[in-house]
Amino acid sequence: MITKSIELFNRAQQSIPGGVNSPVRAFKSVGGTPIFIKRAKGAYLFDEDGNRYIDYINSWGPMILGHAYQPVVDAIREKAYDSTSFGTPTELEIEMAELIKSMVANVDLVRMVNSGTEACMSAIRLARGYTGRNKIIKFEGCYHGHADSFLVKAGSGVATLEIQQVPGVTTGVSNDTLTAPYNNIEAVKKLIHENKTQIAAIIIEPVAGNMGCIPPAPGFLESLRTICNEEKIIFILDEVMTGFRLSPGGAQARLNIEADLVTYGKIIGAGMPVGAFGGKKEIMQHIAPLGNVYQAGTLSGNPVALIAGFTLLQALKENPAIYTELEEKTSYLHNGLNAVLKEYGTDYTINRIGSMVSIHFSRHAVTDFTSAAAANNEIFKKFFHAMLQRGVYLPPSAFETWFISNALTIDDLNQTISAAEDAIKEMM
Ligand code: KE4
Repeated sequence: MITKSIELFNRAQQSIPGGVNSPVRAFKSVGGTPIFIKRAKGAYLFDEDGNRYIDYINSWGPMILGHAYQPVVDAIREKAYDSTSFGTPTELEIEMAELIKSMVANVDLVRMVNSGTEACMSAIRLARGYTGRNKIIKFEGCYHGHADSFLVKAGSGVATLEIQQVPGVTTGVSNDTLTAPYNNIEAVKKLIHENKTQIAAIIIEPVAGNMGCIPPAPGFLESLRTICNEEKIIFILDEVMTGFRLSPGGAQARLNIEADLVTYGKIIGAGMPVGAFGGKKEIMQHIAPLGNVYQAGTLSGNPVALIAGFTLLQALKENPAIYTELEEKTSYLHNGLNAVLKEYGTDYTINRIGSMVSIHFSRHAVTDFTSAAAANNEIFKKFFHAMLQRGVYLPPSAFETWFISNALTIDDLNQTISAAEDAIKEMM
């Protein structure tokens, strides 16, 4: 029964475009009524009708230790008493920058912003300002937020809504965005050959998470690093999703790859609006007010938002065993789903790295956007709703990654696997 969600969705559409403040929440690609959530705790969401769901979205990544993680809640409550914003420098911003630097090897300077989009948008502007070049290379199906430069063959909601060309993004902007298939180094080399000395940056999700989860092919990131060195192109790793999720040092540490600039979001805000970009001083010192690459924000480094992220990051840094637990839980889930799908299911493939996992209803390996888009979305839709009806809330799009939180218990995972078995049996 989702009577209240139906009523609220009808009402929401009177005042909010599509009834949502971010398109992926609208259930457009899976159909049906988006569920309105009232509260959440640990691994569970509770909707307005009182239904409980095991949560595999976790606010699209931030809730790595589960919802309403008590130290974060307490820190927000205490900080808010001292006002919610000053618009001045604060000690907490220094502590946050120092904490990030202590966890990530190649960041000398870091600037806080308010979203992953802002972080990626600012990193691109910095790369262009530093190199004096205009073009960037991004990868089909990767999503770096909704800044104009990125809305070319983008993943996440753009792919979910099958928007080929985003109105409002000028040809001038999109002409400066070159795209290549993920994991295709020859395509990158061709673009560079055709645009010699014009490319400011290559930006990539080190593990793609916006077309489902797609790990880099062996040597792919290393080849990009080499090309950037040779061509004096700024190598930007978008770790908004992977940062502090795949390891305390993110994908860079886990995959042993170093960017020139790295962007963060999600986990560093613990569910509050926080993003960041950082890198070597040689590049970052071009950011205003040190340099002339202007970047700003009224609420950048906001004390209430930062204390949430700082508290969560500290917990992750001080308890590295969390990553082993996350890995074990994700592996357990992977094996359980694999057993069910193999027994009863249709064509499928499961991609996983660390605590990022996704199911693709395809008989082929999913290694780039084309192969992700070739999967059977009709089956995904049925699976999504069959799981939702059984109290398991998956991301409402085949172009998203499942996010595992450490609040999940083995019992939750067993319930999920059992729900998948019933769902697949019902569907087949
Ligand atoms: P935000 O501006 O939404 O905070 O971050 C943009 C962004 C940048 N880079 C990566 C790798 C991202 O995954 C994102 C945002 N992720 C999507 C979910 N796949 C956000 C969900 C939404 O749009 O509501």
